Amino acid sequence: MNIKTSCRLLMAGLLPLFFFSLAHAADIKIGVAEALTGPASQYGIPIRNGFELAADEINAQGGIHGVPIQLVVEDERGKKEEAINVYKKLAFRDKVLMIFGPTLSNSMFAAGPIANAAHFVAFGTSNTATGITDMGPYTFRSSPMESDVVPVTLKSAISHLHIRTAGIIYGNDDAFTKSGYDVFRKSLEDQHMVIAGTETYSRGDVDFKPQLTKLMALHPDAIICPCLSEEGANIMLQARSLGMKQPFIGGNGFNSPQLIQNAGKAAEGTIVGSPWFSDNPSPENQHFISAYRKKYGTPPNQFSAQSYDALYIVADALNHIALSGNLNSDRQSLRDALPKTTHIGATGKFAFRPAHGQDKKPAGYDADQLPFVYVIKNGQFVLMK
Ligand code: 1QQ
Repeated sequence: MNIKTSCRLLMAGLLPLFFFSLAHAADIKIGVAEALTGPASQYGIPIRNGFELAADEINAQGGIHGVPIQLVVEDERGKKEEAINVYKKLAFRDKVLMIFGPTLSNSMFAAGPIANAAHFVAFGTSNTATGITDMGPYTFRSSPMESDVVPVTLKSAISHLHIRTAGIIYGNDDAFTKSGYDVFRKSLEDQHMVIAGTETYSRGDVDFKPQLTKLMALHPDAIICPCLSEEGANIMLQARSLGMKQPFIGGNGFNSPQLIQNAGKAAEGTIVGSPWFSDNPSPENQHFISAYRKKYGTPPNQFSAQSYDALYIVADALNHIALSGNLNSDRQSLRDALPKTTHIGATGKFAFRPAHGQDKKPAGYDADQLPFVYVIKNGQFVLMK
């Protein structure tokens, strides 16, 4: 075999490899770090599903100017340490353009600093605690904060239930539940409600009867429970077993349908706010609901609506970058394009709002969306009129 022939053979062997890697490199890699196992997976799995549905649709329509989006999905198990590991893997090994997640605010507080130090976007679609976007200018979220939602929820609850006093129970070692408590307390004070008593628990607790017994003795008109769904359902079941009849009022943790599955009748009368309205007749929402049902065989929830919309928000920003001539969008150009991006999706109109930033340090962007208020009736979230 002469040199020419062996070169040709070598090229024939290498050429497909060369094109494969080019095509591969051309994909826009987006990291998804969500809780896919453990108690927080009741939020994380619907979130992942929303991203995957949006990616299918965007890619079927030609991706971003012909370049497909490739999701790189990792399980952060709802744990801080795992969120840090997964963030490092996605950012430095997989070299993704940006990362969605983690699921819980608790984990975003642990992983977010990596994004702000390494200058890539960390985009939460389910983080509602105060201070998430104060971590730095690379932190974004599409989930409205408890401090935007709770005052609206409480106002509706007070006017419908004519309540004057409340007992509070919350977890004192989770960022979302602690922040939910601060926000509820301030909002109760602002709306001239009397706080009859406050009780706390720790993550993983299963017996809440001692705290509930103390609250019961104070005869509050309602129980404020800024809890995650797992503990929230147990608290409701144990409150009813003690004979407590008060309605529960909660935050984003209660927006999982699993709360109703786990608490059953004990959840009846619970009041919660959410930016997503499942019966919203808009074509965007109706399309989302039927496409989700078709792909997964189950109805979507608020968390999947938020992640579905979030990938479209990023796709809109990337399309914008591509239109302005920069097809090889980089981490910084995405960061700079996102704040101006608006979208109409399953959750309605969406826009970002600059976070104020504590101590005037540069901050990220929050969701500018208002909530609907729901009451759980006959095992369903029903809009409060
Ligand atoms: C947070 C939350 C959770 C209830 C959502 C998964 O809002 O941790 O911020």
